[in-house]
Amino acid sequence: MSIEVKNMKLHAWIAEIKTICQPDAIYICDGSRQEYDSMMQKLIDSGSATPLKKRKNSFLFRSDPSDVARVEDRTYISTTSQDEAGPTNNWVAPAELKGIMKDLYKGCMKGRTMYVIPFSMGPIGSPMAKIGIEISDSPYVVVNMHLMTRVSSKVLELLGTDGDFIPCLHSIGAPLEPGQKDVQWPCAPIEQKYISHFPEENLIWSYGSGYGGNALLGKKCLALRIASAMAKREGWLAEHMLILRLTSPEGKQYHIAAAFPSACGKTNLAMMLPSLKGWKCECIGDDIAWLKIAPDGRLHAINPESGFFGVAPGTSYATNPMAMDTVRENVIFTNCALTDDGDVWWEGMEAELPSHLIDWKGHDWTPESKADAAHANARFTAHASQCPVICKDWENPAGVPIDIFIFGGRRTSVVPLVYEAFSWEHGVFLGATAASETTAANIGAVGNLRRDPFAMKPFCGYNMGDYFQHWFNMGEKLGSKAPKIFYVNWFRKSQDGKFLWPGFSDNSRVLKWICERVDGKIGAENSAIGLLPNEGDLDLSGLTLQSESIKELMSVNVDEWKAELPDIEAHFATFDKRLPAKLKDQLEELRKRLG
Ligand code: GTP
Ligand code: SPV
Ligand code: MN
Repeated sequence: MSIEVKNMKLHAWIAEIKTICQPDAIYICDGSRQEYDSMMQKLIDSGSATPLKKRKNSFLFRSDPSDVARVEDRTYISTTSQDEAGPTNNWVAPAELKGIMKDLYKGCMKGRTMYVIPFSMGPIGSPMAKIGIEISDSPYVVVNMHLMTRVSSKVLELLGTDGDFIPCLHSIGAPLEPGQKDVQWPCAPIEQKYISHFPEENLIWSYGSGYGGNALLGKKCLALRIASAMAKREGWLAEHMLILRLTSPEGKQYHIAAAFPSACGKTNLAMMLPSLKGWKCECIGDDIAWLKIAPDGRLHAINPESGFFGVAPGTSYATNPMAMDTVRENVIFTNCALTDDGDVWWEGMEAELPSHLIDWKGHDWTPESKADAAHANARFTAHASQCPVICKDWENPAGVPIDIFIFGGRRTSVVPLVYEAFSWEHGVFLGATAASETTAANIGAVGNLRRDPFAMKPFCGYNMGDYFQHWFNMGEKLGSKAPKIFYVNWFRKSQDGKFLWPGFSDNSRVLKWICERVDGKIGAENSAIGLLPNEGDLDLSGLTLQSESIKELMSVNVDEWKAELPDIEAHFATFDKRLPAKLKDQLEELRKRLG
């Protein structure tokens, strides 16, 4: 189907990219169901997609074994001066990076169709929404974008002849010579992959990968890296946060936004089925929040996405039943294992191991096999409307008013289950010093402890020292209407390597304590690192936890925390003059409290 492009900037951009990339054909997407179905049929015919007999309208993709996650080492924030990108980002000057990438883009779409994908992050037409246009040579990207963003010809209508949009250029970097047979998952070798952002001109150029955040450019590239830089300029926040509505047995609503690093529990918390009777959790978003101060003086959040690109391994009816119900039909699975009767499988899905599977690489797998059957970063893509606990306000253009911020990470030791910040300033310090063990969501070592401030280390599109200052500024603007800030760690382990906390639905117990603190219903115990639950205040009814485990889970070991100080100092030193003085003050106060 051919749609007329009336927008002048888009018209010129399509012509420019066509000349550089030399595709065989151009297709303008309209976001329709028919388009999704025919695109998927092509992916089946080419051997890229496997229809699942056991799940209606669901498909399995297997990526190239080299292209399984985001590539932080190949991700760039390209600003005129390196100082603007700051110490947490890779940097190459715009002219140089564009030169390198233009050479790669030359003829890169030969033998392929160039898809033009108009999409909105946020409800179409909402004052908080942003329009992007992704040009991609990957039909897999098109079908995923259909679920993850609002792809529609309405977006083009809204743009009119002279409306502005964020150009997102993507190529898998695998041109086809005449007669050359395509592979199942075409992509470029790692040293040719570039995920580049030019925040000074709101521009994204991605080359060489077809996976997740590298290729679905509305997500991390637009809604976090570019949006965070826009948010800094315009006085709002773009955060790596889930959004949920918690309702107490008395019917009081609390809106919570929580930032955990990749593969550290956002989707699970966002869809939690509370183990505590009478409490209800509804999902508004599972990965990204855009937050603005509304006329009521409070911070209101929207989820700019329209779907979930969730971690499959570990997801089960025991851990995240709402996610399991979300993925019953109309799902794209990537790098999961295939069962003999035509369903997907992954590690942690059920207690019993199947006797035979086809693993994510397409090989036979049995319980004797050493390697995992599904890749650790295997994912499902599903539309948010399929989640049984999706909140009726998830698409409310005005967003929801946030009461509580939670920061956290994956820490095997040192960090207790939950504590509360003394103040907004202290809360910003907790966000700025958050540390977490690395996961399979990025290509690289897994399990390495690193500072991941606000879970934004891979996603902040400008100097993170300025980002910290922006958070202080927002706190000043919000004054007494600022959300309260807490820190959690679901992942502390005992000496023998077992999780001390049951997690998942039992995280509702921690949320209940947080709500009672916000309401001023209960006191808390002063500690060097923050306010801890008084004994008996954390609702553990019905849990069979050893009191020893609870003690260990909650313990704050002064020596262990003193040992954190040099690392925090070194982390802060990387920001040099851009480090807000308030963070240095907070560090000195922590040092004093630790004695
Ligand atoms: P991204 O999509 O990469 O941003 O990840 P995420 O933050 O949404 O993480 P997700 O909820 O998908 O969880 C990642 C992994 O951590 C999964 O394997 C979960 O089963 C596991 N997990 C989540 N919550 C908990 C918890 O409370 N306790 C334990 N032990 N594991 C958890
Ligand atoms: C993450 O890594 O935080 C994700 C997955 O949410 S991706 O879309 O690949 O970035
Ligand atoms: Mn994420």
